[in-house]
Amino acid sequence: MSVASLPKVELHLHHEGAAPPAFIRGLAKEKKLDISGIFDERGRYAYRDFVDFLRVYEAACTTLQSPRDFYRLTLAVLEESAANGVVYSETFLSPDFCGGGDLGAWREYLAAIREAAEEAERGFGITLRGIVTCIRHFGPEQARRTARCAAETADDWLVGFGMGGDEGQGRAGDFAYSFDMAREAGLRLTTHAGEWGGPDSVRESLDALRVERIGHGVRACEDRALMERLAGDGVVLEVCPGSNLALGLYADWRAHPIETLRAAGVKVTVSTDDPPFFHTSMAHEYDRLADAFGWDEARFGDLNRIALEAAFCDAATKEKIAKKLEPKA
Ligand code: MCF
Ligand code: ZN
Repeated sequence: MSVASLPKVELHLHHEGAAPPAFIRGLAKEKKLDISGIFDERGRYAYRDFVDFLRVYEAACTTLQSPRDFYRLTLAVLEESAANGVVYSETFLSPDFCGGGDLGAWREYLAAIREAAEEAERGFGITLRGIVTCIRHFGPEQARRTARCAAETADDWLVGFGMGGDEGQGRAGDFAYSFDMAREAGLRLTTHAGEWGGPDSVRESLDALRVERIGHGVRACEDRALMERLAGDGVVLEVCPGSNLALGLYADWRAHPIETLRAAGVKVTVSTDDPPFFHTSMAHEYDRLADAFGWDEARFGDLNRIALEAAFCDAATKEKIAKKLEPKA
């Protein structure tokens, strides 16, 4: 059996970033919006570098204008994830793109996303949970509005709070207030760090934001003491190798540090980040990792158990998913 067909847990997926380009083009046509500049001649998302990727992402989001659009997006995304063997997924949701940070509007968008998620669970057998995500380059003020939306809607489905965006902007500590608010509301915490920022960015995120997971975190491999700290404290990295390659962080799969981190005792997991942007899927990630590092079924089994343990959902949900991960006799 190929590792690509194994049941999988995915912890790091951006909801809009998972939108197939054809889906976004369809919305643009319906709304008579011209976003043709964000696609290449083959109809794929086109960007020059990381900062340009953020611009293209935000341009694609202009087509998502109503709870109904997010309902349709959610179904499309979950159908694709389920086809890749994903049985449990956590998705980053941004009130910035769901009503512009207004709490009343956010509630409506969230209800539509959850309705689609329930339908997808019945139809495709995939379980979804949400992580509200503030966007670093939108600044600390906007992050507070986002955190307030998160705190007001925290429950057994909306389980986490995080931060994505341009790691080069501001300091992690600028967002401590928002993370504190989310923590007090009972939300579990993760932040992107150690992607464009080096080991110090990871350290600062751990110290100032007190997160239990790090999105990416791969550049911790440049610092032995930091790897020891991550391993010792059981901090989980949401590693997205295909994303790192597509954005030019590493030259090829064998040059990616995921195996170095794992071998150092760091808890690593595997996700796609923004699959159509990076021309990847969970099945593709597994195949490439198996090729590059000789990872076998047992290794991916360990990886998925680590991911499920680090998931932000409740114990009953974990038990249900654990059964789906058990090897078939
Ligand atoms: O992980 C990738 C690359 N690194 C940083 N941020 C993002 C990635 N994909 C999406 N993001 C950000 C981006 O700013 O998350 C936001 C986007 O606007 C969406 S969160 C639902
Ligand atoms: Zn990400």
